[in-house]
Amino acid sequence: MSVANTKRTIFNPAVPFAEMIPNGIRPGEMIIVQGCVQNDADRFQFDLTCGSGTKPRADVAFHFNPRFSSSPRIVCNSLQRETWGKEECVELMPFQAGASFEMVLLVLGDVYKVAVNGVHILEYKHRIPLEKVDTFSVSGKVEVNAVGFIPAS
Ligand code: 9QG
Repeated sequence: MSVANTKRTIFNPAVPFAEMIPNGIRPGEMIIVQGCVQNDADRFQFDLTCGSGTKPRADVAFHFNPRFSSSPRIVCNSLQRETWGKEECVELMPFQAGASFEMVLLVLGDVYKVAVNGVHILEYKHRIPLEKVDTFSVSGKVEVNAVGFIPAS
């Protein structure tokens, strides 16, 4: 997938960052992240949030969190009123420390779908209405080369 035809593309943002998504996200839109996992990565996360407040902390509609522990997995969750909900874990690790990747996050009416390096990895049912989501943030041990926001076709 190319980041060339995006609504907006951000190159080499310093991590951590929180990027406001003008007009929010709608079904059919995609966010593409091209990046590289740090060599000493223990974890990193991509979050779709409702604002970017810290006190109180903004709700997190979709927390996508690869963890490189003894049992590598991807933890997904939502944070509401500063409290984490029930984790949805996938015992898959398409990311590798030191390796570059491309992640596509597809927004649908009922779920988010995530593919990494062209392979579908998981879907996550909405717990927070899409209309409340307006920020994309990245933190943890990852470098980002490009983030593209792709409109629905
Ligand atoms: O650990 O799990 C996801 O369920 C928590 C982590 C938290 C999330 C959460 O501490 O990590 O991954 O954003 C956070 O608060 C971070 C960094 C039960």
